[in-house]
Amino acid sequence: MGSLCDWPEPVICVQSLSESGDLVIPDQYVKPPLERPILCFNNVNIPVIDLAGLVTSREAIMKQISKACREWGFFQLVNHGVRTVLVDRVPEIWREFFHEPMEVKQKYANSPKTYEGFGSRLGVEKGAILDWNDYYYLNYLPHCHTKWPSQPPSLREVMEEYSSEILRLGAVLLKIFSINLGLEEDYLQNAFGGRDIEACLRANFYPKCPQPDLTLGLSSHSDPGGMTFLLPDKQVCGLQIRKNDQWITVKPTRHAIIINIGDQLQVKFPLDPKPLNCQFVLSNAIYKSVEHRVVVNPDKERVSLAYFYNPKNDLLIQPIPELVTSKTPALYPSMTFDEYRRFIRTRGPHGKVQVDSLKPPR
Ligand SMILES: O=C(O)CCC(=O)C(=O)O
Repeated sequence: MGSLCDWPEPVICVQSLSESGDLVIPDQYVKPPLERPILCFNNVNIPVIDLAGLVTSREAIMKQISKACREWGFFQLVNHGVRTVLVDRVPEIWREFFHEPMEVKQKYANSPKTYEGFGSRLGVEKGAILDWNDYYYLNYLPHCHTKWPSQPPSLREVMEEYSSEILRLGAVLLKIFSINLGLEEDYLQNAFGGRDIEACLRANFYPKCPQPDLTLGLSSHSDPGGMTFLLPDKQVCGLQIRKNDQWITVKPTRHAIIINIGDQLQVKFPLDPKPLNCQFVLSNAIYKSVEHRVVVNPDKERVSLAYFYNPKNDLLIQPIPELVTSKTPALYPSMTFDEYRRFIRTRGPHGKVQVDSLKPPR
């Protein structure tokens, strides 16, 4: 197992592999047979919810959101209030960045210590099978000490504008989730650290792949944080979510933002008789933090932007003390979000197996 200070092997940029014209992908990208993708296009899609209805048909929309969080852990939001010019612009500005010359991108090469910057692998396990993607990772809140790329020149401005709109939308959703769960409306926001939430983002670039049936753009994983706002590529599908042990390909709706519940929002509520008790993370969830992955394409590159809305990173995530009794012991060790994420990051995307491997406290 490598350390979180440096990558265990020299990092190869996936875009350069793609552009080499080689028709065979290197062995370290070939997934074991059971993990290889099936490119399925069924008629099922994740729910699409029109947030404008919150004004006219509040109860119905609240119910749709509740159902989506419980049954899918994923939904697409339209009329979310984030300006459509931004929804269009954000993935495109990142595409422009990924098409900058390699020397420009390499100036921002990242390390596993903070992940900030340009990278091509997740996880520090030596000899791990890698994913077919390059990415750019930025820590945004609480301290914007980020490595902003200087090209394209308007990238930072566009992202700051987008961020402020997402933070506003995130606060609205946390209120809706709280109310839907029978909590005070500011319960979850406070539990996330109030105004001191953490936010970070990852722009993903999935270059064309000559053998898309052998590899994945991003291996199956659930998001460790609170919730994720995903802007998918407008032209190219690729995101798949696991539902009832089947992979469903998400068909993005125009100008929608895809929302998914992260591990920290997978909450357990002993609904009766104590509706206000809640246990964060790793429980018999009502809300689902669902596994998802990305498949790649032989003819088209794909870009997406995942914005992670997370609890404050030094917040101890633990069962509410009154809930822990000799009959109902804590199921998982208490840890801060930062510790939890570090644990997840060591291995890189690995489904939810690693979440389940957390041991109860002694
Ligand atoms: O590219 C996508 O559609 C999904 C990206 C994702 O799951 C992630 O960045 O965590």
